[in-house]
Amino acid sequence: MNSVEGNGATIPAIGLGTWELRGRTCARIVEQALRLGYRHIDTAQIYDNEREVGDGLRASGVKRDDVFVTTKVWTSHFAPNDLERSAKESLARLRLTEVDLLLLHWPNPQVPLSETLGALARVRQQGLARYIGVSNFTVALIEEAVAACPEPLACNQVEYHPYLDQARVMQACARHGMALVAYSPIARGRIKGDRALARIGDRYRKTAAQVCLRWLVQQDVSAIPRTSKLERLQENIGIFDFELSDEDMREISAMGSARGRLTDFGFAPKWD
Ligand code: 1BO
Repeated sequence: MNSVEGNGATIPAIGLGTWELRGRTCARIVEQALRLGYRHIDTAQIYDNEREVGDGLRASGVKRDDVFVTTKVWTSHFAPNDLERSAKESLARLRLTEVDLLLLHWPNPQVPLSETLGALARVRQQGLARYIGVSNFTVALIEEAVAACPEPLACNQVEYHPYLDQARVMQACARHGMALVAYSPIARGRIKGDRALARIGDRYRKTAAQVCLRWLVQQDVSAIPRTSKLERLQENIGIFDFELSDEDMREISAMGSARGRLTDFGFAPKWD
């Protein structure tokens, strides 16, 4: 499986996103994904499925060290002592001794970023997370975080797909050696009906979703599509046997704008 690099972390280029997957469905799809060859699973404290992700991991029979597991600390636990406790609780639910990557899930201006990052760095220094990073950070927040964090930040996980231009955030990540991990990489399913992507896919005998995921990994982005369907799991990982031309890459990149964002909340930062 291809991978992307972020300040020492080697992150598999395709992972399984688990946002909104719950209970037995979540455990089953994690197990199936790992059996199919996925080696990257993404969860979060707020998803309320860390226990099931751990269940799926164990049921798969895949060795723990072969799987890259990410979880995220929710914003209400950004005070330093809370953050450490929250990380330990996530590990207890996952039944792991460390995660591969621990992220701040969203920025939280109520707590000084330097304090939160200091606590995140200590979690890494204690061996509870192999790497640390952020999610939903803007360019300004990336600059602030890199300057304030005593440990390198491996990635910024953000919404990214052909309809959303993330060029500025990508440049900021590249400037600091951070990987970009894309959530909602097929635009919450909207890509499946995209005629332009389907037309490109016809040339390679690939679906619109596969073209979209390939476009992401060819930019050295790691994508974490979510699905609860076995056939989609197979489709989403079947992108390593073809290569989009430069012209295809340019055509897909031209679809993006700032208006393409699908995930926004009242607590979100002022986006770039
Ligand atoms: C509230 C969760 C957003 C994606 O991780």
